[in-house]
Amino acid sequence: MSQLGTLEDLPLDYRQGLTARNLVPLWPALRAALPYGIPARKTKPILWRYEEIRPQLLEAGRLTPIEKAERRVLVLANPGLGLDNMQATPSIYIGMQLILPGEIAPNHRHSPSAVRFVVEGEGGFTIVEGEKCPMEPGDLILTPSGLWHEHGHSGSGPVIWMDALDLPLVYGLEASYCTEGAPQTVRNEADGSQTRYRRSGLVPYAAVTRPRANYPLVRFPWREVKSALADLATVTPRGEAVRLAYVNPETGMECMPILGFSAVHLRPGESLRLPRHSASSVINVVDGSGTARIDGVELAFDQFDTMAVPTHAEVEIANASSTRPAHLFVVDDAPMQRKLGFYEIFG
Ligand code: GTQ
Repeated sequence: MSQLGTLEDLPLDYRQGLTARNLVPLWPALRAALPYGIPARKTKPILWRYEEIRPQLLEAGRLTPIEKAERRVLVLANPGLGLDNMQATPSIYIGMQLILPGEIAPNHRHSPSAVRFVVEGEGGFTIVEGEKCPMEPGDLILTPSGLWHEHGHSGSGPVIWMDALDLPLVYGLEASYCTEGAPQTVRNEADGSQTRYRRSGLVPYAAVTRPRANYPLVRFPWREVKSALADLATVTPRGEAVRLAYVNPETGMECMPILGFSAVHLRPGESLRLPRHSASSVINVVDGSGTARIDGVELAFDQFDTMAVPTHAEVEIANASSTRPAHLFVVDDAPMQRKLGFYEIFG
C-alpha cells in the first residue's frame, strides 16, 4: 500500500490550471472513494423515539392544515447525512405521516416508490390504483413507482404511519418527480390480500400462464404476518432468526425493485445477531422493547421507535422481555444492491 500524493504536493499553478478546465486529479481522493476493506460511512447508527416524534407530529396537526401540507410528514433525518437531505440512510427516506379524521391527502403519483407501515390509529386508508386498502396497525401498503395513491381517514383520532421511500436514490439520480391527479374511482371490492391473494402458495390460475404481475399484492395485513411469524417460531432453532420477507406472491421475489421489507419475531429473552451485509436498513419496532447494538453503539428501543443501520454494520438485537415476543419491521436496500450486482452478505 503506497502513500498516495496529496493536492498540496502539486504546484499551485498546475492545480489552478486544472480547476479552470473543470479537471480534478483522482489520486488525492482515490482512497476516500475506494477505501480498503470497508466503505466510508457517514450514516450514524441512531434511534428516533416515537415518544418524541408523536407530540411533534400532533403539534404539526394543529399548526398546519392538510391543504397546506398535502402530506403532513416529519422526516427522520440521519444527522450523519445532514438534516437537509431527507436521508435516514443513503438510500432510504423515512417519514412519519399524520392524518386526522376527515382529512384527505390528495391523489398523486411519483417516480420514487413508497410504502406505508402503519403505527397507530384506526380508520385510515390508502387508495392504490382504485384499490382501497384499510390501514390497521402493522399493515404494509405498497405504492410503487408510477401508481396513483391517495390517503384518507374515516375514523376518529389520529392515524400515524411510517413512510419509507427510495427517494434519496431517485432524487440523487435527478429522476424524482410527481404528478397530481383527480380523486380515484374506488373499486367496490376488498383489497387483494382478502381476495385474489388470500393464502400463500395459492395464486389465481391465470398467473401461472401469463407474464407475472409487477405488483399483484399491495397490502400485507399485519394480522397475517404476526401469526405466520408465531408459527415459524415453533420450528426455528434457537440462535436462528425468525424472519419473514415480504414478496410478490406471483414471483416469490422481493415485492419492490429497490427497497426490501421483512419482519422479525424476537422470542422472549432472545438476543440475535443479524447477518452483516452490504445493504443499509431501517428498523421500526412494531411491539416490545429491548436493546440494539449497531456497530458498537447501544440503543435502547421501545414500541414504535425507529433505528438507522449503516451499510456493512454489525447488528445485535435483544428482546428485554423474558415473557413476551418483540416484533421488528425492517426496510433495506438489498433488492437494489442485488440487481446492481454488488450485494454481499458476510454472515
Ligand atoms: O404519502 O405520498 O412521506 O409523496 C413523502 C412523499 C409521503 C405520500 C412522504 C410522499 C408521500
